[in-house]
Amino acid sequence: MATLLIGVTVAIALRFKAAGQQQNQQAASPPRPAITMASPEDAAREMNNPRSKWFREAKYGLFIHWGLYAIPAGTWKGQQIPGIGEWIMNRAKVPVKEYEQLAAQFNPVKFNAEEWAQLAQDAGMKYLTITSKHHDGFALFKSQVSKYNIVDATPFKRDPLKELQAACAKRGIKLCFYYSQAQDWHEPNGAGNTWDFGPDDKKDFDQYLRDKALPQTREILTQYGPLGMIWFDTPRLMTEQRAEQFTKMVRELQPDCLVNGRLGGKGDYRSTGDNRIPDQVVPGVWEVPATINDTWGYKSYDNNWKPPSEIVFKLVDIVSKGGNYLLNVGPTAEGVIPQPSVDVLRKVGQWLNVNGEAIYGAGASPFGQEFGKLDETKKDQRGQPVFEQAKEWRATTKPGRLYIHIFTWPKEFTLDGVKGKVTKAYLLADPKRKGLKYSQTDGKLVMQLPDKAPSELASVIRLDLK
Ligand code: H79
Repeated sequence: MATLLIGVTVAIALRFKAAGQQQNQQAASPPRPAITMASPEDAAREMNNPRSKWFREAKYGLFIHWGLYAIPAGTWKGQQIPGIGEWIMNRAKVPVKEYEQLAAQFNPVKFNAEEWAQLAQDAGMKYLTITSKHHDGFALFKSQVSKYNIVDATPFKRDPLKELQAACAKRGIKLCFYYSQAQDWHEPNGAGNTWDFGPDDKKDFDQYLRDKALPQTREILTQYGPLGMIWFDTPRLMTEQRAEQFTKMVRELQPDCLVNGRLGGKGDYRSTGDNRIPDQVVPGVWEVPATINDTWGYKSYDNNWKPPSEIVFKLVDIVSKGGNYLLNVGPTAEGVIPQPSVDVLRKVGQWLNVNGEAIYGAGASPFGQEFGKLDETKKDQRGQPVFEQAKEWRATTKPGRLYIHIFTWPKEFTLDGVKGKVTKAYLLADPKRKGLKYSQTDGKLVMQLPDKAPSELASVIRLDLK
């Protein structure tokens, strides 16, 4: 087993040489690896960090991208702007003076923190990560540091993060804040806005950090009770020393608060590229931030909702590889989470009600053959063989237990390489826990399955092992 794991680790390390931080949406560019591999020592350190215990068990969280960009919702001056909705200011090169005026129109009277937190709970999500400030620079909280915030600059005048704090605390959902520490298109010295303020390398970036990003980070760390984490993003212009100023502040003010992997220095865990799922098991602690359609911030005409079957597959796939799934919704300018995304999340939540024990706190697959294999006959643009994903089944583990998630229902299911003796096999969907017929010789297990799959999503078999 140990040799197998080391072999797999080396193989993945070789395959994933380069770092892949952000998704590259230009179709013509070569694919990048989904995640940077940690050294075995770093992976072990991540796994043994008591601070990340809740996160390692949580497995599934709700990401919320909400801000002024929900007003244009993908359309600027009659033009549909391609790409992700929260990037509209950048993609349409909207001058600060113009974009700022959206604040006067932002009045999300239908916002209801209780409903959002309840949705996360019904969906089976254990944490909620919301944009406290995205790259456009607008703060979704009451800030003394900048008037460009939801309380001081909008007719709404309420602080939704305060309301969410209460609603999440009531339900035991970990509240986490996304904060864009480097890009700030509203500030002359923040990274990213070259159309108003010229090239980034001419800016006094430390002035921006000192006068906005760091003091606002202090505000979110001190005004909203205990946070699960701060989720930093796109570390342009960040250096180890600059990152260290943030980490130091987080550790001083909230020692239990996690720092994600996109600050610019070492975080408590790593992120894959946006929407990128690794091909194999990845050791350590990591998370896939992902969209439920094709945008993060609301776009009125993006209706490309992933169906519940795809979300369940991705959730199981990620957990079986050792990661967490942070799945995004983009509420409208009225404060409403689009109904199609609500419907999908609730369906997945119903699946988790039955099958959650195979997800929460579960570890990665001890196998590997189920993920698929490299197809040497097909080459990507770097000349590397293409990984052909298999989707029939996945496995997750707990001490003394193995969970087999089946997506393509066979009559008989054969599993090679089972360590230990199976003492019982049953479907999680069966309240009577009726034993399934099986035979086991050496490491080979053959199970007889009922004619019909018990779940239209994934059906999970629990195997108890001795
Ligand atoms: O918050 C979400 C994104 O806004 C943020 N990360 C997730 C969680 C993110 N920031 N940058 N990126 C992701 C990479 C963005 C790349 C692109 Fe583009 C933005 C591709 C198309 C629009 C920048 C502008 C690169 C090409 C055009």
